[in-house]
Amino acid sequence: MSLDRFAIIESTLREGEQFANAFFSSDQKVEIARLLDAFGVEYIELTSPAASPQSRADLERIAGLGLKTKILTHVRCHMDDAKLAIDTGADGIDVVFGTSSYLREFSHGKDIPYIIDSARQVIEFIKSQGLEVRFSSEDSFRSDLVDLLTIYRAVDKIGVNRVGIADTVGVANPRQVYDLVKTLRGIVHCDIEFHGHNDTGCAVANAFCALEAGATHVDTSVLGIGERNGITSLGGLVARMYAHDPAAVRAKYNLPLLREIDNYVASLVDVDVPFNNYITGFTAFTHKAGIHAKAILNNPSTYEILDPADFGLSRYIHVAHRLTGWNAIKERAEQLQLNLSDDVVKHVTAQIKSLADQKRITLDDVDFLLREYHSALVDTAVIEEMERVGA
Ligand code: HCA
Ligand code: CU
Repeated sequence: MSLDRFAIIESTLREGEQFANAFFSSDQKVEIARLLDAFGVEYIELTSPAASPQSRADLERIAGLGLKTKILTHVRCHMDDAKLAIDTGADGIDVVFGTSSYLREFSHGKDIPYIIDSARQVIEFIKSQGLEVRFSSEDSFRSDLVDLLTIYRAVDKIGVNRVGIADTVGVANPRQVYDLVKTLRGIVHCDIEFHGHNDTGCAVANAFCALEAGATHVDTSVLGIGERNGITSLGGLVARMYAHDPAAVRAKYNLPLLREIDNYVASLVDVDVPFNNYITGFTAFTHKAGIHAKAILNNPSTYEILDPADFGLSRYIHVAHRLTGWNAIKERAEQLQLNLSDDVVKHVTAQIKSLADQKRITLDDVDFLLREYHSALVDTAVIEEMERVGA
């Protein structure tokens, strides 16, 4: 079942390069590739060597690093591009053709027999050179289903290693993805890859449904960067797969590296990691309401599906606000090593809530009140003790 044996094709260095703010120097590309390799992604996809001389040089450099991850490059289904890609040291070549009626009418103007002919020539050539080859149809969800299946059946017979389905415009929903992949699974023997854009917010769910239906490979990019608002993000897919099987995902990937990877790419493309980003967003493990905080303190699984410790992160219980509860405040007092009875903590909590009703308060305000009460109690205890011994 694919949910248990999926592979990530990490495309930050291809789809991600198509993000509006992306400009990666050669050294930065190497650093991204090394980080992704250390994280454990199975493949890294790089921009076509036909794109520019530097793209070709960078591909050769990264293919020569001897990384564990396999190196792919992404080219048009054209012999000129395939020939250029063969000698770069890449392990495999992802070829892509536009099959939708839009692309056939407004872009390249080719018919289905022509597409199959070109695919045959390119696939046979790449295989004859001993490289892995994938054939994908751009804009698969707006392609005619009969056309699409005719093409995939043909390339499978030719011996392609993998066929790719691309939701190029982010139009597909999870059920459509499931249906298409399921149908395809019944038709081809080769592996199936899914590439999904996020225009309508379905990229992670679509990738998961593709795997449920029998896909074997998913394309991702760090933070989801790519054309327009991008594709399935690496962290999003990892979070989803972790929710499905934490032990398997922990065994497969070096999860604590994710934060460094997200931060590094965010800095290179000049964006902040979004506050609500999967796993690494700054509120991803922050708990606020008193009721949540109480339950989390008893057992984190009550309100957490991902264990932050597996990602080298910690949870944060936000106590300085009017929704706070006395259990959370008590925990804070203990962190400050202030020994206060439950009754006193409840009293301080009421004080905090009334202060927080008047203004935005900070943790310093909470700590100040806790310390004040504590020292007042200590003072009282000292006076009582002095009176008792008659001093
Ligand atoms: C592109 C289009 C692509 C290709 C995906 C694929 C898409 O920018 O070349 O090769 O499977 O979204 O269709 O990224
Ligand atoms: Cu794309």
